[in-house]
Amino acid sequence: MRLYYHPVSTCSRRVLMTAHYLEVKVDLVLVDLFKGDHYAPLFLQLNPNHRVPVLEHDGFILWESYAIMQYLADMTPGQTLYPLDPRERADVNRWLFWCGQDFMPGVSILNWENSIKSLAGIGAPDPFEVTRGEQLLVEAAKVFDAHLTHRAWVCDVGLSLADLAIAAPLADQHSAKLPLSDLPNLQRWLKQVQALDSWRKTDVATSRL
Ligand SMILES: N[C@@H](CCC(=O)N[C@@H](CS)C(=O)NCC(=O)O)C(=O)O
Repeated sequence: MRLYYHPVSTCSRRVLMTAHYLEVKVDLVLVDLFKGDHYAPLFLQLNPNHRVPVLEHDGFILWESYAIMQYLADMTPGQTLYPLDPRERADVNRWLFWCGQDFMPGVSILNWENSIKSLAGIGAPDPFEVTRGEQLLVEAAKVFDAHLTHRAWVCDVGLSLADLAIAAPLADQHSAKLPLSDLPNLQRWLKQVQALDSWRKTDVATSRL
């Protein structure tokens, strides 16, 4: 199994965390986003959306980080991150979709404006975009923080793909200036995820996009 990834891609990191947790061996292939490797014709054949991560498994090509996480779990007998019971699985799916649709837009804007732009040397944060990112993220994060009241993990089944997916882009919450510090339930939950081996093992391969 091959994973095309970039070290600063949080979408790659959620997949790497899943692979580590499930003990699935993946061979990493670096796609250097800073050098434009994701626009190379060979990579565009794998993912015409010019994005990482992409999984390649015996000729099967899969892009979209959440779909890759689900696939890795489904390929792992006895795993517990992605339950088989329809309602338990639907609950995990709910939070994966929420992550992509409601949580990531604000996180991505702020990671880009406050962190990646300076890393890539392409200018100062755009104040209009920063405000837009903050508004989007605060609205979603408040819902999440309230959900986590009296809860250890996102879903009733315990640690699941939902925790890994939502936590992955928060590694860099301080340099990306994510407005999350006054959300106590979220911060408590994040510390728990950060205590996992799969978080620590993917630390070098993290984090900001
Ligand atoms: N919805 C996609 C988003 C993937 C994505 O945005 N990847 C970023 C890195 S985290 C990327 O490759 N950006 C390069 C580009 O958009 O050209 C997923 O979850 O896999």
